[in-house]
Amino acid sequence: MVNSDIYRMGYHFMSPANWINDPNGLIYFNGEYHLFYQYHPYSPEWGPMHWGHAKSKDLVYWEHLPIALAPSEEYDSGGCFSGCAVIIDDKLMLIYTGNTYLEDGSRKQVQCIAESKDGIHFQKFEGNPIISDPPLDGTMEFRDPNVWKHKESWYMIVGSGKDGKGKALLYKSINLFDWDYMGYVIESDGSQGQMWECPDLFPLGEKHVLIISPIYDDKTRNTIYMIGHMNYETCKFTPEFTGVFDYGFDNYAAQSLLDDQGRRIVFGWMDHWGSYLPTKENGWAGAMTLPRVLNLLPDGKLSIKPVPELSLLREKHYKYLHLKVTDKPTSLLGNIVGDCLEIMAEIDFVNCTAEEFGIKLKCPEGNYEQKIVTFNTFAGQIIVNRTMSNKGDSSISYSKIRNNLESLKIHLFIDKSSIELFIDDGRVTLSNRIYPSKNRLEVDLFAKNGSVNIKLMEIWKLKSIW
Ligand code: DQQ
Repeated sequence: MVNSDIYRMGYHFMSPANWINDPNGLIYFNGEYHLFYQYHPYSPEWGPMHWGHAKSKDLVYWEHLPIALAPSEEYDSGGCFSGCAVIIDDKLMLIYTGNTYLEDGSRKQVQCIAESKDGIHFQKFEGNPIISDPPLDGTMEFRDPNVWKHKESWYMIVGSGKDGKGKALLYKSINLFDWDYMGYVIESDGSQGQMWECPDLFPLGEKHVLIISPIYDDKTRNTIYMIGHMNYETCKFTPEFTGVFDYGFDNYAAQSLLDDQGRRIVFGWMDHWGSYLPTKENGWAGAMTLPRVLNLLPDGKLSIKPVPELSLLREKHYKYLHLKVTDKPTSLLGNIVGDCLEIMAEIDFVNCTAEEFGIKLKCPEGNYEQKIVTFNTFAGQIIVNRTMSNKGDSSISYSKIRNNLESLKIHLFIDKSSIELFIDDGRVTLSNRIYPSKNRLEVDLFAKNGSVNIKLMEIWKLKSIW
């Protein structure tokens, strides 16, 4: 890493160097949050996967730990792919996919287990793999086990796909080592991709939630969620609602954990396959999203919000009441300069006459200005614009806003090369990497052809955790 690295983030989880992707094995163990992740420790490119490891007491400050899993056996010589963690008899167990490359170039994927008493050093099970072949419902693309306990039994779903349909294959066990195939809990309805990566199925309130990261025919991928019911008699999951997990480009392979307060917390990989990652020039690639807490809303939708612990990052605070933003050039916020910021705002929609309004960032030295978060009132859309990226992808992501909202709360985190936006009680999140040319950003507001009232706006400068 070079000192002039203006993309290296201040308060997001990143590995010390080199490549990372999916979060793995998220678990609350002995009073601490453990985060494992897909890691290639030898270069900033994807390569034979290891499991990197870190832990935290508060989901904000992280301590890097030694690599937990490395390819070492024939069955995982091509990488220790994604998986999960569970606790049994005070031991921390990692369940992961062993990947190997066959002579004809195809891959074989098997499910494996490793255990640890101290939560730091892991020993692979001598009897690995614990599942050595896919069932007839699946194919050799057979990976990313997710394990949980229900009553006296352990359950595992594994991502796969066959005949153009992604599937979550279900297994059952009494001891974590011997598994019986129970059929698929659910498969794609035909529009949800040909292969499902990183499935995560868990209870939330009265319902169950399934998060999956499908690969589509055109090789694009995104993460979606389904809310529904899990029937342990029939071994089927029946969705009632399917939603987009994140409307931005950079939140893939999300995984969750349950903590000691009964909270369901998720992290995603805040990048994407195929993204151009300019940080590679500085010897690293990939980060985790901020941790988010999941809840069910009264209308049955999923709420995804940043965990409250993030307020530990807050430093200088600015508060504004009743800001009227018009189409005249403004400096309503004074000159707030910074690249690690949290912004909360409550917007009065009833009296809004502006066609468009939002938050813009300016690079003071570069004489460059960008509208990053725009509400298009006519289209009823929220837009996150990352055409500011002087490097990397420069696309725009957007989502519809619910009709007839009287006011709207927004919550925005900016961290050097990322933007995470949460609106409408966490019904909509947009996470994107951005690569601005300068590390001094001024925040301001704008409105076009009319005005808008911001009832309350608060901004915090955030400190670095590294
Ligand atoms: N990443 C892992 C796989 C998983 C994919 C390999 C999803 O286990 O399916 O690094 O990003």
